[in-house]
Order: sequence, then structure tokens, then C-alpha cells
Amino acid sequence: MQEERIPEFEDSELRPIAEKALAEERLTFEDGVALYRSNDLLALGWLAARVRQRLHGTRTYFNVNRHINPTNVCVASCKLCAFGRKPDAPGAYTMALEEAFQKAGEGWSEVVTEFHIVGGLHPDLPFDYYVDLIRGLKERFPSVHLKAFTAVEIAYYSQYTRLPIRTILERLKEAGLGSLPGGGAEIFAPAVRRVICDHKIGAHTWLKVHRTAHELGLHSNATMLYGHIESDEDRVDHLLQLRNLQDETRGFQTFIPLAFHTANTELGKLIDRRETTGFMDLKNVAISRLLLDNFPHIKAYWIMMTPRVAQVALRFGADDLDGTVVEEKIYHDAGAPNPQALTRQEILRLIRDAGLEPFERDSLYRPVTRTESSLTVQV
Ligand code: V47
Repeated sequence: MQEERIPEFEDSELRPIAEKALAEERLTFEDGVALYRSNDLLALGWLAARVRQRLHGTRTYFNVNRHINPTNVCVASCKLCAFGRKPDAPGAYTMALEEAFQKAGEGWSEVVTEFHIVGGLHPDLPFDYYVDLIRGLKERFPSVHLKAFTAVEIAYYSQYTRLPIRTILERLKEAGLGSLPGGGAEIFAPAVRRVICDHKIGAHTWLKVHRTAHELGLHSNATMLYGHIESDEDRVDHLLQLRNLQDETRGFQTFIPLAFHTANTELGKLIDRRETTGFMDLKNVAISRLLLDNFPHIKAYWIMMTPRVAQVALRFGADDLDGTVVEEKIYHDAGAPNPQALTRQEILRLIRDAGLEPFERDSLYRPVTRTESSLTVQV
């Protein structure tokens, strides 16, 4: 990396930052803000691609997963969200356990290796519902990894059962929970949180849930919701808080930058802009790759940035294209026009067309090999 010749950037202020990044020196808060202030997208992308190349070469990860949202009933009223419903509102639903098991089995022919399970904060479902959901899925689909419940859900179960976060996680782990998804992080800055997701847990609790999960040997992911009212400084602060926890625990696997979708949200009415732009999406991918030097993976979530932009993101620092997601609700309720699922073949084509090498992974980034009729995870 140190040997690499830095090209003439249009924005010459990026040069000292590029020298640091190529020498594998840690970037500071000020560096992060300077990266966000720059419009030299090609320079940001070039630099992030060097880091991605050092970590993963041309290898590009994907998995075959299915999203399950057992309920959209939610006591919180986050302005950013189009998914949650009050219990008696039109469109509110809660799956009986058998229904959730049946839903999980649909589309089985794609040989799913992961269920991604998240839902609303339901006022009446007992904690046992979630334990039984995990246990029942594990019994029926023993080879499928269960990536379930955001830190917000875990903290909510802890609050209403009056059990410590650790106990909640232990019970779910014992039932078959494999890892935690990265949702609910939004933007950690309290002033922003007060507007976009008032009453949701703050940064301290979000980080505490993930720290506890890591201590119990569960891996997790992290996200950041951008493209609403946050500032450059808020984004950098968010990323560095994640980097600090990762220094402590090494439990995060993947960071996923999430573009805010405005449709059907209260927050959408407050801001004077529609969706994020491709420029903003690629910038967030590149800068997160540069600042999160201790995160193994950066995921391009095609559901939110479109398969086309996600494909380009693979050359701007991302090394993971989120799976062949079946039936996604959170983004589609917020107006995402993108398809709900890409087939394995479509994912392979996006990766190969970018000159990269597809690598099918399980949820812990181990290779999955397929023969015509079987699937094996190599450990
Ligand atoms: O927590 C909610 C965000 C998250 C909107 O861990 C919205 O592998 C945009 O966390 N516009 C859920 N975003 C998605 C998520 C995720 C996705 C893919 C992979 C992983 C992983 C995690 O979506 C929520 C919230 O931050 N969100 N509403 C909206 N209107």
C-alpha cells in the first residue's frame, strides 16, 4: 500500500489524507469531515477502492437470505419510519408463530442460508413469543443462520420484562439466535435523534446492546441512516463511535450505510428534498470504508441504493452486496421502487460485470459451496 503512487487529485486537500490512509494510519475526526466536504468523488472512490483491494482483493461477498418481519405493530412513532403501525391502525399485522414458520419456508428452493428477522416494538407480545420464534425456526431450519432483532428491539424486551440486556441476549442465543442485524442506529447525535426518532434508545444503549452481544460471542452489524437532517460532523461522529466500540470488542462484521427514503414518512415532509442521490450514496460508502479501518466489511444494500448504484459501490469501497433479499418491507413501505428480490444469477452478473469475483458466503463470511442438489458451508 505504501508504495502506491497517489494520482493528482482534483481536490488537492485530500492528498495528506490519502497518504495516511495508504500508510494504514488512522484517520481523525477532522479528516472525516474533510472527506465529507470534498466533492472529488473519484478521489474518494479511488482511495476507498485501494483499501478494499488490500482487505479483499477482487473478492465480493453475497449471501442468499430472506427477510421476515413478524409484526409491524410498534409503540414508537419514529418520524423516519413508514413501516410501524399502531395496533388498531389499518394495515397493522402480527404473524402467529405458525404463520411466521410458514412464511420462512416459502421460497425455500433458493436454498436460503440466513433469515433476517426484525419487527416493531409490539406492546402486547410476550418475550416468549420471540424466544419461541427463534427456537421454532431453528428446529425447522437447522442449517439457516438467524440474524434477528435490532438493538432497539432487544432493549425494549429488556425494558418490559425488567430483565437485563445480557439475560435477554442469553435466552435468545440459547434458543438459536446467531447474530444481530445493524438496524436502529440511525444517527447517534442526540439533537438529530430527537427529531427523527424521538423516544428510541440513544447511542449509549444501542452500543451497550452490541457490546453485550459481542461479549457473549455473538457477531453483529452496524448501520447509519443518512440523507435527512444530519450534518457532516454528525456522520463522522457516528462512524467514530462505531470504530471505538469495534476497537474494544472486534465483534462487528459489516457496516451498512442506509439511504433515507422519504415516502410515507413524517420526516419526509419536514425536509425539502426527495431521495438521496447516487453521488451521496457512493460518497457514504467510500468514506465509511476509509474511516472504519477496523470493520472487515462494507455492505452495499442494493434494496436502498438500487442494484445499479450498488454495483458501482463495489468499486468505491464496498465488498459485500446484500443478499437475494425476499420480501423486504421497511424500505418498500417508504417507497423504494427497487425489486424485492434479485436471483442468485442476477447477483453474480452484477459482480462479474464489475470485473469482480463473486464469493457466496454464509452469515459469518464462511464460503458456501453448492452442488446441484446440496449446499455445504465450509468451516
Ligand atoms: O433500523 C427505517 C432504517 C433499518 C427507513 O444488518 C429506513 O445486515 C430509510 O438495518 N428510509 C432497517 N431507512 C434495515 C437494516 C438493515 C438492512 C440490511 C442489512 C442489515 C444487516 C440491516 O432501516 C432501520 C432504520 O435504520 N429505516 N425507515 C426509511 N424510511
